[in-house]
Amino acid sequence: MEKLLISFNEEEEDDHEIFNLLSDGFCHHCHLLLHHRLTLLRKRRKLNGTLYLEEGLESSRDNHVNGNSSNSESKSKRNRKRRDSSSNSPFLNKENGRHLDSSSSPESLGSKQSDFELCINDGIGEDSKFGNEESEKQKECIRYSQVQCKKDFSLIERVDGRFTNVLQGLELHTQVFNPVEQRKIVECIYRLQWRGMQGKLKERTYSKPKKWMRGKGRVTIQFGCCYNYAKDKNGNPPGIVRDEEVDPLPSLFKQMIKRMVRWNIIPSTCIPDSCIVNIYDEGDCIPPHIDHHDFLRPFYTVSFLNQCNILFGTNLQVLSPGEFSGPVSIPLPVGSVFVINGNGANVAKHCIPSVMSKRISITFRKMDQKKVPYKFSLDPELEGIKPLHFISKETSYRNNPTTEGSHR
Ligand SMILES: O=C(O)CCC(=O)C(=O)O
Repeated sequence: MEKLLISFNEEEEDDHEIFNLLSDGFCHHCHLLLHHRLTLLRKRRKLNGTLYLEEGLESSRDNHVNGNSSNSESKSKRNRKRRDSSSNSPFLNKENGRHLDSSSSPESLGSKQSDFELCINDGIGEDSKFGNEESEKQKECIRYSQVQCKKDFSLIERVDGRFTNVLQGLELHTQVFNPVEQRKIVECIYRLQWRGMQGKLKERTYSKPKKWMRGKGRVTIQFGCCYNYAKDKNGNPPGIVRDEEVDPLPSLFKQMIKRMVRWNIIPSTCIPDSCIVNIYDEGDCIPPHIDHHDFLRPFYTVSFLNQCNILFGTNLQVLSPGEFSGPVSIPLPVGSVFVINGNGANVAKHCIPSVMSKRISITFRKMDQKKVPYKFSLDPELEGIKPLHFISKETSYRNNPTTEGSHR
């Protein structure tokens, strides 16, 4: 195994092959197990002072997180699939080919694991640690200028006798997290999932319901608070469960929040203090709903692994298990932040029909302070974050006044 791992890291071309070879026929659980064993070996080698290349292992994870490991698939078909999907892979940094250091081992799973910084300038210049403050700011400006925002969603429906834009309040910010950052975040989520599976997270943090019918059974990981969609077996009503403790927001998630506040996506007056991670396997869905009012508006959903569509409308139809229809379908690209606010949060329902391929989302929310769990305390790191003041995007897009380009 050790020998294989060495060539795994040295031969970038072969890394997928080797992961496929080792994991062929494995179920999702065994994929995760193999991944953690490999990362443990990597960590040990690192501790031994061996120069360690990350590429092989990270690229291999691309394979496993995209779920291309079906028993019945031929190897050549898998390879073809891998090549086809690699251009969209969040695990390959097409911009500079670099991979960030992310220590991964069972010992360091959990909060310490998430301590790495989001490298704001990644893919643009040198590593942020080595740049001076001014060039850091410039790099962040460049990254920020690449973010596109669409706010003009519109669907006029009759609500209480009045014609209303039921999509008012929705915003889609694209390219907020670059491919390297997406990879780091997904990697962190897989570590958290692993901890959940091992029973190392608080009981209500991690949930993996039985897949009792098509569309049901996505894995969820809740931080800051947990909530019930419906009355639970203890008689707790829908909403935040105040007498249950869950794990706090991981450090990396707090960095994501900081990024979104700095980049004027999250107002500093409504900084989220909780989130739900949804891990969708192929076929999983979220049925039509309006989010519970124990959470303030807006919410912010970040998408990973594969794009999917979210449906909106006051009247969404359930066609069959996991299949829904509605008047508006909005694609959620990977690395984007979708803001759900206003009528889009309170009047229209939304749902995610059964996804075609594995997808992860993180939805950040701020709890109504009257509804927070009894043992909840605010994280000081999330207090006082200030937005950056860049040159107005309106100015930079003045010559290209399309909706896609207009900003804030
Ligand atoms: O996964 C998504 O994009 C949407 C998640 C959602 O609607 C929810 O958690 O309530």
